[in-house]
Amino acid sequence: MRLNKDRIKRDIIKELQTERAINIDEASKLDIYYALSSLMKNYIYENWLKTNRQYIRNSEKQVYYFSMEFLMGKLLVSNLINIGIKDICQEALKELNIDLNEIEEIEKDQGLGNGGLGRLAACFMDSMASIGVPGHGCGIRYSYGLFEQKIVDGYQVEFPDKWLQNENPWEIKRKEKSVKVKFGGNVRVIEEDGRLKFIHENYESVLAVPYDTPLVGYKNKRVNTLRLFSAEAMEQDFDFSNFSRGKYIEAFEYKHSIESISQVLYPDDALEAGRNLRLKQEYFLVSAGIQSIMRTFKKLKKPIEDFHEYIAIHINDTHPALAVPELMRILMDEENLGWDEAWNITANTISYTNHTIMSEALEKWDVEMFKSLLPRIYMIISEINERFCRELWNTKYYGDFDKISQMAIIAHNQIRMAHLAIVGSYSVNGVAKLHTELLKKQELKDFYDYYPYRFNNKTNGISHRRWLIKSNPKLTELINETIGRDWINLPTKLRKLLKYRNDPAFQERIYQIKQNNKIKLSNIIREKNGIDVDPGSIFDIHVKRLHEYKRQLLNVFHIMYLYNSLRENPHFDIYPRTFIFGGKAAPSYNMAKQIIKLINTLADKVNNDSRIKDKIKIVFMENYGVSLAEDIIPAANVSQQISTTTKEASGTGNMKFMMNGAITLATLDGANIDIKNAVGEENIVVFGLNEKEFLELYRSGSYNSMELYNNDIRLKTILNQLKGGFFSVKKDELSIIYDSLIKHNDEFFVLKDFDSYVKAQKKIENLYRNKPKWREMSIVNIGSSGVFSSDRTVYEYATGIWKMNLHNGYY
Ligand code: HBZ
Repeated sequence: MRLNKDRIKRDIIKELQTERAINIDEASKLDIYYALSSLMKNYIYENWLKTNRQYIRNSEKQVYYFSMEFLMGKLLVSNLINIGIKDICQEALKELNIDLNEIEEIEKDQGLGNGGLGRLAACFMDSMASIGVPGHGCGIRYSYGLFEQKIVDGYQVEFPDKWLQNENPWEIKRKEKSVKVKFGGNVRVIEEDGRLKFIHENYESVLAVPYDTPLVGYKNKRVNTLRLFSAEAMEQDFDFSNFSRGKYIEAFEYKHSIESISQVLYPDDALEAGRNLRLKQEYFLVSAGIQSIMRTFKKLKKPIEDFHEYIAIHINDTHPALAVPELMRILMDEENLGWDEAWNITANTISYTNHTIMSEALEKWDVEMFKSLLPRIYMIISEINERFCRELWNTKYYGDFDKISQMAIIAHNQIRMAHLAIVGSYSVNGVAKLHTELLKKQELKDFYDYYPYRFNNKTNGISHRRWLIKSNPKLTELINETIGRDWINLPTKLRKLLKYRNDPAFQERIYQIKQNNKIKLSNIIREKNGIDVDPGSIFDIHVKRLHEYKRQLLNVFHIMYLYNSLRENPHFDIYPRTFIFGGKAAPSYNMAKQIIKLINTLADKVNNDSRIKDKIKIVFMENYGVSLAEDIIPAANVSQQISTTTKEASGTGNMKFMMNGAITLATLDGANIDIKNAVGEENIVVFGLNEKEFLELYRSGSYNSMELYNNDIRLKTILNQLKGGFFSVKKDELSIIYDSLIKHNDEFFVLKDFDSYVKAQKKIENLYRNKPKWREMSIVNIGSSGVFSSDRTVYEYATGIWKMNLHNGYY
């Protein structure tokens, strides 16, 4: 289809008339948004159909990425970019007196995820379509995504995220492709033709209705599918005639209880929920997803024994690990395969990514609850467990009861989902080098010893189309002008920028772009927070979920130290800084919520203290999410990636910041290490304990935070301020923070790393004062960021794990 400015103008006007029954001069922004997205769909659908037809015709292997979370953000502009018509569309709109940015504002973020894990899934969708991997997302269409955060009187308050309040123009409901998911009931075992048959009866059925969203590849005519399932009551079950007279209300209650399955995303990002509804959600996703894959597979008319040659199922953490017993169930109970055949297919179809080593996040299900909700699936897991334990006994661990019970899938009345995922899959990967090493050496050591060939590393990545081309158009323009455009399809070519690292004219342009982005962010801050910040100050940014291990507290303590020093000595020399925070706390995570309150309380005090003369400003931006990140990250000078070593599996924010020219202030944790290797140690500022020192100190048990309190006057002052009346908050309110650091011995080593952090911050300041040096570092970061494109990551998954043949020129 040939598209040009005039055609687009004509199409928009026509679309408004035929679809919205309105003329352009009367159209609201919402009308225009709908007209524009519906126009996009016209451009997309032809290629969507073609892609699907080609997949079937060529029997290409398909990968299905199963994830409980997809944090897609907004789709309009990213689709325009990938179709390749953003610029002409922007011009067409301009001639109609419409500003594309204002239309984009109207779109609601698709916020169906908590943080890194959900955003990773979204970046992978973009990269799969763009590098030509036949890959699709499979998830839940939550009616409410992650809660909306408001800050009221310094506290986080949660509100429902009504993202579907207006119609979502990108999705297509495919009611005719719905499948049934069964819960509860009992299993009757009968013998038929010499074989056992398992009859599931008295169950409750839920209809899983798919909603498909096109995933548009970058200028390659390929369109994959994100399929999200919504739970609906089955019409015959909900039929009012089935409810006898007077049961009218009960009928609605029944419908409501069924639909609650896809109602809301669980808001914890590092704590397993252990709840019945969450288990229902997880099974709902895998059962609906696999049934739907099975239907597609049947269209290929290939023998079921070859299923794994055509289908790969990847599970994003253990949340979809019930894919293992569900695929077994379908192959045995519906396709009539025997155990061994079914097992061979299953264990060659499923692969698993681990995203955390924190034990609080490891999923375990109570056997009793599980059994009554999913009786047939429980039987299959029991059998997998028995066979696995027997195999351990007969091979490597004869007589070693302890080892076998440590590795068992079911033990102490719990089902361990990570063990199920490892045993039932052919590949287990971590998300950054250190993380994978820790999995092998510690958390999953027993499994690594037993299945060494299953373990591999796939360092995370981010979509450079969203996190550079979309969010930082001026930098993109400069890059294109300087090195051409091949980096877009092969992002490691960003290296060509390194040649210009010391070129004063190029440095000046990099600086100007950053400055403009900072001015834009300052305007947003003025509008949203009512705070004036100086774009000439260092923008020092810490945005991510609130968690003790991410150590927002360490950042706060450094600010308190600067503030105390300035109060004592107004001539204390610091370069003006704006400290920007953002991030949501899980609603039940008290400590994280208190840290938000502390940041806001400190902000009030410092921002209004005339003695500080605007040397420090503190801003907490509410409701951090994908769209806000797109405004914040391009404006950063400093990227705070300061987790306690070994705790952050990878981090992906760190990659987004470097790609936009920020300098990382980092602990040697997660992908910070890979970033350091990519940019060289002179282009990152590192501090704190390294992995070895951390583990030694941790294991020896010799750390005593009280000693640091007693011996470092800076820390003593700060901690006493938390406890005493320094902040005008309710008495004792902030003392839970004090207690965690002193009484509970500072689990995340905030005090331990404090001194090193203060020095690193001083180093940052000195570097920033040296303008050519800082700009050079910034250019080296941008130029070295290509390897962190998720195109590289997805390519590694596709060739290394999913065993796909990619026929494209990119890699
Ligand atoms: O996954 C994050 C890791 O913390 C981060 O280091 C990594 O970069 C990222 C992508 O690999 N993990 C999460 O975001 N985890 C969750 O959001 C989560 C959600 C629900 C849960 C548990 C964890 O039940």
